[in-house]
Amino acid sequence: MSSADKNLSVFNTNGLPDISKKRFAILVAEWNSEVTERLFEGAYKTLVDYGAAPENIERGNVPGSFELTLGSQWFAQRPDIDAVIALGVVIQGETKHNDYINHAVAQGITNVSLKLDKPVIFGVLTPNTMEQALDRAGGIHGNKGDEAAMTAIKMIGLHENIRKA
Ligand code: DLZ
Repeated sequence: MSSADKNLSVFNTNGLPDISKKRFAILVAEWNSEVTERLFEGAYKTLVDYGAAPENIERGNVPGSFELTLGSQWFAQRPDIDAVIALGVVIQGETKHNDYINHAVAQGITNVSLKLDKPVIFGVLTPNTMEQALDRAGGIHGNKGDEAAMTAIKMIGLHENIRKA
């Protein structure tokens, strides 16, 4: 299956960890909020559906995707936060800004994750059009927010398994 056809809300859920006591931060970019709100809903619901306590899920807003990096760092610095999920939408073609933003955020989030040694998930859609974005925010291709939340859960599980071994 090509990545364009993948349903972002269908995943293998074997062996997921107990996340009932884990704390999550979800960062939401306000640019393209009609899409990022749907990403948030998907991420939040997936965390709760797979065992997170609602009181253990915090939300923060940033103006645009570019700010996801610093916002993620602020959350990730907190010892009580187990994983950060960064959600944004940068529509290619609308502006040349997209290349700079996408690369900066991908690199920045990777750096934060490595520096603070915890999952910081890149939940940023980079579609060509708004229609493609909506298709991946609860539309025909599922929801990138679901996928980002599941990725956070799986990384928590992987870390636990590696530490136990
Ligand atoms: C400036 C800008 C542009 C042109 N496009 C987007 C976008 O498609 N998606 C997004 O999340 N943010 C965009 N921004 C805002 C930047 O991410 C950032 O907030 C500003 O450049 C201020 O640093």
